[in-house]
This record gives sequence, structure tokens and C-alpha cells, in this order.
Amino acid sequence: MTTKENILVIGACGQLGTELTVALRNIYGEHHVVATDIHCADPAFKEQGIFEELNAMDGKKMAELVNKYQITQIYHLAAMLSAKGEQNPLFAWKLNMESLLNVLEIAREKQLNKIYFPSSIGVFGFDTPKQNTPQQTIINPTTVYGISKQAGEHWCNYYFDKFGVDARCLRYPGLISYNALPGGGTTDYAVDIFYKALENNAYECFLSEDTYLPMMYMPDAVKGTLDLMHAPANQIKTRTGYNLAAISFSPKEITQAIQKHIPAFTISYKPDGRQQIADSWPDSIDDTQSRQDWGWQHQYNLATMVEDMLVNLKKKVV
Ligand code: AKB
Repeated sequence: MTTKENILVIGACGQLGTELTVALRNIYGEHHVVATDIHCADPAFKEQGIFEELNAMDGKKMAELVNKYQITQIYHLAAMLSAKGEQNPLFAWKLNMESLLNVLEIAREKQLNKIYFPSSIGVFGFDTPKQNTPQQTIINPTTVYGISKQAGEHWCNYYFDKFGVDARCLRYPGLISYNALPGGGTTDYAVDIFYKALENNAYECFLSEDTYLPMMYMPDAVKGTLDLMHAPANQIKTRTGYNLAAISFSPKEITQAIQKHIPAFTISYKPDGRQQIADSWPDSIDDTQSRQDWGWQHQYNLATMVEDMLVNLKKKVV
């Protein structure tokens, strides 16, 4: 791939950003990818390429960085997730919306080539069909996070329609990875469980045993994001959010999959406020449109994801 593009990643030190930034640097070259975040817990990450501190609500600094590095594309990953957002709803709304509007305005003014905005299964609510949730359906989110993602999808669509901004968007399920931790989501249990399985052989889960949720292993999420962003514009038929699916499982099922590798592992259940959020989300997602429009295919199933997580986490925590 040629390197005419210069890419700004906002929220680069988060769970997805950490891995997407590495993948983007591999494709475009380290001098063409500018990682930004409000703070970065891992000093080594800052050393791996260009890093700038950026509060995503600071539109002036964002514009300065776009000028400084002649940015042509923005991946806007900064957001407050579902569970944390419920603890501070007004700030979650402010952060999630102001940051996106900064990105969209800069994309319009400076005629950027493309922008990427991550949406989520959090847009769905209690009256959405729970099994194989279609792309176009009843969307009545129950969390501030979900409301901000639904509004964000529509802002992307608006900027595409009115100003021709090439904004692209995926509705991620819960993401599972071993490099960086998620922060403040409802699906976070599916990452925590691996750490506790390796550290203590026991995990207390904040969701009930039969709570099914759509999930995805990080290599698939990175691949899906890049496939969408690299697809020719005429293949992108949806400018709100594309459904994206891979695996669907319950805490009980992931426990059984982990027990194949760690037979002594046990789980107990103590549902908290996150149970209500999980209950409002789909069990599984129909992503036919992504598969048809731009060729989406996932690679990891529950068994292969669990095996790969354990192999890689063992190197980190044991
Ligand atoms: C969360 O749980 O809030 C996120 C999401 C599904 O968007 N992981």
C-alpha cells in the first residue's frame, strides 16, 4: 500500500487504539501515523512512534495537529463506555459528542479523505429483536453511551450527506484482547475472566451465567476496521453504523471453554448494575450487510479465541 495518507488516531492508548495503531503503522509506516491520547499508561507505547497528548474535546489542538502532520484520515476511538458512562452521564455525553463533532468539523473544513467512528451494540435496547439483530431495526438505546453512539452514527451520516465527508462506522460487539485492558464497559467480564483464571483459578462474574452477548477477538476487530476503511467508497452503502459479528456466548460457556485448558478454574456469579445494561443488548447480531457490501469475514470462534488468549496472557501474567 502507498503511504500518501497521514493518519491521526485519537484514543490511541485504549483497548482498540493500542492494536489498531500498530496495525496502521505496519501498513502506512511509523512516520505516517500519529497516536494521540489524553494520557498513556504505558510509556513504552509512546516510544513506538509519533505520540502527542490530546484531549479529544480540544478542537483547537486537534486542528493544530491535523495541520502539523498534514493529516488526511482520522480514526476517532476516544469515548466513555457503557458502564462508566452511567456513573457520569452528562460528562459521558459531553466527551462522546464534542469529540466526534470536533473530528467531523475538521474533516469538513480540511476536506480529509476519510474518518472512522466506532459505534457499538450499545445502540440497541430492550425492544430490539434479541436474536440475529438486523442492521435496520428498532434502535432505542438505554445507556448514555448507547444514545451517544446512535447520535454519533447519525452525525456521521449527516456529514456524509451534506458535506461529502467519507465517514465510516462499525457497531462493535464486546472486544476481547490481551494487550490493553478495556475500561468501563459491560462486556469487560470477558477479558477480566482470563486474568483471574490465570492468577487465582477463580472469577466472580458481574453478569449472570446465561447472559449471552455478542463478542469478538481483537485481531478480527482490527481486520474488520481496516477492511471497512480500505473498501472503495462506492461499496459503503451504510453511513450510520454497520453491524459486525463474530462470536456469541454466555459467562457459563466461556467458563467451559477456559476449563478445557485450566480444569481447576471455577466461576461464581454476583450480577450488579451492569446486568441491566447487558439484558438490554442483543444476544447475537446479523451482519449480512457487512459481509455483502465489503466482504467482512471473521476468523476466530470461541475455542480458538480462548486458546490464543491463554497462550498470550500466560507470557504476560504468569
Ligand atoms: C461496552 O461494554 O460498553 C463496550 C461496547 C459493547 O461497546 N465494550
